[in-house]
Amino acid sequence: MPAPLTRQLLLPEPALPSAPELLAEGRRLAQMAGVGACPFLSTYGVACESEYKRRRAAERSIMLHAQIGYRSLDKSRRAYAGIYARLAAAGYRVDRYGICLDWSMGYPASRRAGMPRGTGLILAGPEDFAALTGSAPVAPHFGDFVIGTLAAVENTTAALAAGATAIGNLGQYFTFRLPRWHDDVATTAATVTALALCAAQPVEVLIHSNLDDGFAALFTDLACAIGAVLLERYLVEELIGGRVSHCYGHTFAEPLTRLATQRALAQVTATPGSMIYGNTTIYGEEPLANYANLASYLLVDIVGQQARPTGHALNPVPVTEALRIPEIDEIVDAHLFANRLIERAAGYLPLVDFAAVDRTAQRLVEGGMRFRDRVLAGLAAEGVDTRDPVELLLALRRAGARRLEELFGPGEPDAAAFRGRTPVVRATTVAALEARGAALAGRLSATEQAEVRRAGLAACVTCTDVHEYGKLLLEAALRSLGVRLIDGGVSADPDAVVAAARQGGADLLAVSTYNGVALSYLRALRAELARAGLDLPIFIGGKLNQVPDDGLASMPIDVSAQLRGLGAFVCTRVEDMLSELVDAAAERNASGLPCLQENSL
Ligand code: B12
Repeated sequence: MPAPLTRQLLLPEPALPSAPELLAEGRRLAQMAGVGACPFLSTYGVACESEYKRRRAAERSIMLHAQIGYRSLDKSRRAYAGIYARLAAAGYRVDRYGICLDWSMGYPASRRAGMPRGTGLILAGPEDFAALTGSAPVAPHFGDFVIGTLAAVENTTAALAAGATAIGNLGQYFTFRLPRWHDDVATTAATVTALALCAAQPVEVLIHSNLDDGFAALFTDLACAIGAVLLERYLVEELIGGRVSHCYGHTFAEPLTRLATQRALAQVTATPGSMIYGNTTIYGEEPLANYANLASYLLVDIVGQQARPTGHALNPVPVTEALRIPEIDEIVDAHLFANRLIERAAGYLPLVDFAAVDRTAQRLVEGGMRFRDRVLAGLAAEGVDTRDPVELLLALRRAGARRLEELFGPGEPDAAAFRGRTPVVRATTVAALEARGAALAGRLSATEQAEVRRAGLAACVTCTDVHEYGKLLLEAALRSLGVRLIDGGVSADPDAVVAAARQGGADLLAVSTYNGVALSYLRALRAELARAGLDLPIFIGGKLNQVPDDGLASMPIDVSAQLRGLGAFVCTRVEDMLSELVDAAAERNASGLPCLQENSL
């Protein structure tokens, strides 16, 4: 059994911000900061999006969601207006836009200058928020880098004023970390205040939480994801008086569990769902094959809404998702496809065995309740005040998905099972990465594997942002080859990675990066290594691109050549690194000396 999460471990601070004061501050702000006008609210004559969602659900009309947010406001406005207009011309409707704000929007405007930027939209002030939402009668969903960040209060105020009544992302609070920002107490205080600001609005404001952005993507038992929903309901609804609305989908690849999750959510929530995200993790590089991927999950989601409307809008992800940030035309294409599929899906309902789906949904709900109850009881037993939203939020965030699942998961304990429990309903993503990593290692010949084992290498593996799957895959492959792993962390700053590498005695660094920061990150990492007097080889993979700083381009460009120029081993596949390791191990075994040199290509 893993060691307990004591209060000393989770909340070592002698004092934390007072939750009642933060809640009072949020309510005070609500007197001045309300929901403003926007074309969506006026065109449909509704006070908030949840009213619209309930109306559409009652008429059994399936809603659609598009994700937009390019670096430039101009292009984002063109997308906001253009997608709506082109779909309207085809006789279709887009109901809502998920606005993909940039990472750096998580810092308050006064602290944003000079902070690392990703690939998303940067809005300078409230007038930019309003200019965007004023571009077409489509519901604005500010679902990223608003609630859950240090800038929560300022961004929530601007989003409300721009007419948004679905704001998130509580899921991000639990797992995301902004670069160069270490004060999670300040982030928590801002989050609690922003939650209270939303809860005190005279109209219903949905606090959006994307389960895949939160812990769900990392649980190995899907029942824990439903447990997370219940914990978030407890936090937002019982402790703060707000309304929480859930999204899932990126990692839900199996039709049965995808549909069962929708029906389980319908049982455990009272608000309309925000959206069901496209199953992005199954997308590959071949657009035509991705049309099959798109159809495979969309049909499940359509049937789900036909059978039991839950207010979720469906999100047809463009087929270029794995290649690049989708262009406006590509988003329109995916929506045209989705609308036609909705028209063609009418006859499928009788073919689905809902009794089987509901048996799984029931297990999810029961397991989820068990997880919620065990988490709350377990934390309370260690002295965490679970009636205090600041303490509970911080304790959950600091505990993390893995420990929560190991300690409080609803599955039966089984020492041989991954995470020490038999899952109630197995989530496939993390387990599949483990298996895939081991299989990649297994593709080396027996001699090569023995060579790597004998060399006794130590690798510090890290990822620069929330995308952790590349790291998990690498770790699984290296572990299978007997390489000693040093955890360089998730969303890890370069100084922390170098400190971990030095402390653990690493022979090499392996960096997985996705947020469009590859070049600036590698430069910073090199500088930190030099400061520490270390000269370690760096392997880098993931999405190796960046938006240039010259202000000319809105989209990220490939920076692989510059990364090579900085001496890194640029890897498009894990196998690229493994073959280098084999050579390096052979050299070390032959000479007894350190072997990996900087890449000089
Ligand atoms: C899963 C996913 C997520 C999940 C991550 C879950 C988790 N906890 O890991 C969630 C939903 C949380 C997420 C969030 C976001 N995401 Co995302 N996400 C993806 C997605 C679908 C898959 C990436 C992935 O994990 N693949 C699994 C890995 C194992 O496979 P792979 O990527 O093919 O990698 C191979 C190799 O590259 C290699 N590899 C990877 N790293 C390394 C390292 C080394 C050293 C080596 C040797 C090899 C190696 O291993 C793999 C097998 O060979 C991609 C789109 C796509 N289909 O690629 C977008 C994508 C990466 N996300 C993107 C974005 C923008 C975001 C957000 C910023 C959106 C937002 N505004 O909220 C947030 C992140 C915010 C933050 N603070 O970080 C963009 C990045 C844009 C860019 N750089 O051009 C992408 C490309 C989507 C898109 N088309 O716009 N995301």
